[in-house]
Amino acid sequence: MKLVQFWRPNVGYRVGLVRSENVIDITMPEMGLKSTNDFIENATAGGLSLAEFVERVLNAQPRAVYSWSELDTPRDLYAPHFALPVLPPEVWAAGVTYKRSAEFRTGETQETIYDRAHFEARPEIFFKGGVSRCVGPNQPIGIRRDSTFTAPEPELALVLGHRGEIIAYTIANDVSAWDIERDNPLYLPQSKVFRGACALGPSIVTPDELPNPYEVDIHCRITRGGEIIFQESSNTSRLKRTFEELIDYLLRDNPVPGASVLCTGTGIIVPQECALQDGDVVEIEIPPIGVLRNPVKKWGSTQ
Ligand code: DO4
Ligand code: MG
Repeated sequence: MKLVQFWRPNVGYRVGLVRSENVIDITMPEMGLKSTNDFIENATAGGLSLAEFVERVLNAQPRAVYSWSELDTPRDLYAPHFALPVLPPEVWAAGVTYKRSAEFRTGETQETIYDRAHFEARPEIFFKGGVSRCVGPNQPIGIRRDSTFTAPEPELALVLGHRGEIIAYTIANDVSAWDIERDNPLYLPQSKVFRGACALGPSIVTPDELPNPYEVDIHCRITRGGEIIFQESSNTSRLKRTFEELIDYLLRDNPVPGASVLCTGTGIIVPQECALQDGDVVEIEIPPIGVLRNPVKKWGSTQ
């Protein structure tokens, strides 16, 4: 099952069930079901999977239907458009879970903290922010004013339940200021957490939609002035860790609220000459979740 959230002018945010190219408005405020978070909460409380819960509460009442393409547009108060597919109380992220990411960060030097985090039992896990750092489809991701090498990190992300169970999958862009991290790894929170540092969407899909989550293609494209300047693909088969392993370490004496998101790391590395610039567009595609498309905005300036 595939779910989205979208904005309906004069009505507000809605929950949509995706059926082929259509989005059916399944919001049921009379039952307290106004967001995907509400659906997740209620499913968990009733001991049901998200898909089972939605099937159970869906009734034959006539519902508004939109086409996917109609909603896949930039934010506009007066036009329906996609929003964050879930409002995560917390976003966490795992790092150097792919060899590619460890090698890039290690560079030419001898064994570093990155190799160790890649190979040792304990994975790297860091706090990426709350919902205030997240943007949905077609909303701008950010470049900090003090960064000259910010890059997208295309990642499969897990939407977690209260007990750490995987409720759904989504796409995350763990936008990162790599120059700041490279200056000094202790600057990691500044390279990872800033305005527009995390894009999520366009949908959340329940586990039945990804029968083998370790065989999932991830594609990334950066477009500048209408031309593709970078494209690369990866696959979750190259992950060093299992999701259970990451969740196990995340939750050790660390209660994470339900509907929080865990990004599972990047296997795609953008070269410095393709560092993000104001006006670029980043697209990350993971079938069947969709294409997460975001324009890039450079905040302020150092002058
Ligand atoms: O160690 C830095 C962060 C790595 C990361 O975010 C990733 O590999 O995806
Ligand atoms: Mg990352």
